[in-house]
Amino acid sequence: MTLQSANDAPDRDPKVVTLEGSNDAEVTGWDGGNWDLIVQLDDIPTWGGRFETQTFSFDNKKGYLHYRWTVVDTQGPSGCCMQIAEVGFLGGVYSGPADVTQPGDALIASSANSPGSEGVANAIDGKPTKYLNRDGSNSNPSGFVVTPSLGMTYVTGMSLQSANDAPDRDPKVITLEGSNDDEVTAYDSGNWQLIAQIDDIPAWTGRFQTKEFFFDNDRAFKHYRWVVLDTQGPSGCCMQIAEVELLGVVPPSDVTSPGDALVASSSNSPGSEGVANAIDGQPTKYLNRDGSNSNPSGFIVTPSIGKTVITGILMQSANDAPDRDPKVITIEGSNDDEISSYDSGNWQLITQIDDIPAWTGRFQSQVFIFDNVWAFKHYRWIATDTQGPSGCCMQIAEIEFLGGSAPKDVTSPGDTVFASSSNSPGSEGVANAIDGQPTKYLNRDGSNSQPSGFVVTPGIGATTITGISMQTANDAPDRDVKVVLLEGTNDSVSGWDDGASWSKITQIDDIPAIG
Ligand SMILES: [Ca+2]
Ligand SMILES: [Ca+2]
Ligand SMILES: [Ca+2]
Repeated sequence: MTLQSANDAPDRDPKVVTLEGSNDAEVTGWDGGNWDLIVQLDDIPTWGGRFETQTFSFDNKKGYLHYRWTVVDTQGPSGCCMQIAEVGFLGGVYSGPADVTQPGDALIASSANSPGSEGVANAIDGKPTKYLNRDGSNSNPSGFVVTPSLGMTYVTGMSLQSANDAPDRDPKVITLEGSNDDEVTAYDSGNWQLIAQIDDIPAWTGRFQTKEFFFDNDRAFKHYRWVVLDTQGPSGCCMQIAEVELLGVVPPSDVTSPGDALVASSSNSPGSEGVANAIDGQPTKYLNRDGSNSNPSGFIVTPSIGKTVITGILMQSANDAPDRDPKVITIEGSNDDEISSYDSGNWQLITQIDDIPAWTGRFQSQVFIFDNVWAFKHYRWIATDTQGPSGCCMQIAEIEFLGGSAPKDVTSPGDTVFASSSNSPGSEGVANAIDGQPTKYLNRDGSNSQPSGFVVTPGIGATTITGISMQTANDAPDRDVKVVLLEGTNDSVSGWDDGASWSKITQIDDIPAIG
């Protein structure tokens, strides 16, 4: 948020501000509606002058349609008023979790015990029409199965809208389960995994009111089962809900392509079941006998699109022998120029997935999502155990590494740069840090764990950055960066330490050594 002070009377400037968000369809007045507190800024420093702008950053992962900005206190004391010249709301178009269901998606009710006009289709029709199921009376379970037509989705939240009447019928305890079965034919059949249980939901305070819930989940699914285990009750009648939204995203896309360079953990495979089958976009299988008896096997892939950031993996089971499917895997990344063999090179662990649930069918895909902010050129996938016991081998039909290309550099050689000091050799000044060459920037201020660095003003103007790439210099690894602080400012800057107001973007601690 930016706040610009007005022309006079500093006592009228804000000192405490709250920012709230609402997703009501319409806001008709200052006091109405449902509002979430996003942030409260306490004790805002006094402005240094008139028409000056202060910038405040805060964490918020949720998207809103409306914002309410409230000055709770002024710098004061002011017997007059509050005043502000300009308020800026800094952000972007919301790209976080959104409803993955849509009207027309395949639905299976827990039973047909509903009034004719209040069937399960009303739960996912995008309208305040209600789904009512009498099975949900007296704290019994009821619900539905939905198969999003989007395909496999990664859900991390849920939105529930209360129906027109009878608050005792609203959900109080809910579970959400996921399935990757090819088909779900009945509400009570199939293989299901618990994604989240939401206990003790506070009572809705109005009709047609929407509540959102978010939860941790690391898996994508094709089908979801939504079960109300208890109502706000006591209700001798039923469970009812006006609308259910499952909030999530379609998993990211595959960064590998058939033909990408591959290195198998060994050539201990049948001639027609070599490593190329793991990344050929077909259900053909990669089988490696090294993976027998819970021994590790796998491969390295170098995506031809260059450096990528991956946050998920898709693994498709092969045609037979479920005991050969992976049970535990690790994924590592490397930025070495070249990888010459499976067992060499510098590798950094991205994630380990333990206890992969058994695949419930052949040629079936499971998708796992994980946190990762590191971009890499190469990936090493290792199955460290199979579902087993398998005296034969490890096998997999297909693997997709899910993510996107690493963000691109916003700086260019020639951008304005200020060093933290000129304590550098003549040929190793700060310009070398941004010249697109392996020439080095060396600053002696950085000796003995002291800070040093530079300020850069990208020539392309205001930018949003989400990453940083750093290349080691020619010698002396002890001089490499270990902890980096990155700050941004919208002030005009004329030097390293010229009084500009900097906001912390990120601090990266404990950067691994390379090589
Ligand atoms: Ca509805
Ligand atoms: Ca394949
Ligand atoms: Ca350089």
